[in-house]
Amino acid sequence: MTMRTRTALAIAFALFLGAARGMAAEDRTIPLAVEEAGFAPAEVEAPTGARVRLEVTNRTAAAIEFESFELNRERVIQPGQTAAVYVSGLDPGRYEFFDDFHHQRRGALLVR
Ligand SMILES: [Cu+2]
Repeated sequence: MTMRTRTALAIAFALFLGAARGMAAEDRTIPLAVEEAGFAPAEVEAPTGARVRLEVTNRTAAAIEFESFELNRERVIQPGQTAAVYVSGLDPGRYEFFDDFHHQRRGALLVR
């Protein structure tokens, strides 16, 4: 292999890796409702490394607080309101969240 071929291959590979990473980091919007009975759906999924916008809508009659220790997020949402909660670059795993005002309401973000 000539030096020039080697350099061209190295550049092509670097571009390929960059493109692969760009795809993994694709934005993803996930609608999530909070109902009297709990989160709907109770489990949502996102790919590893993605930028995730959780659109949390409070469909209950009282304020809720979307909270997650694992995601390090906390957000009060009034009845009828929708709030965006952003998380990104997550490793594979299960990230639990709950309504801090009503602890029986729990859910999880599954990253894989
Ligand atoms: Cu809290």
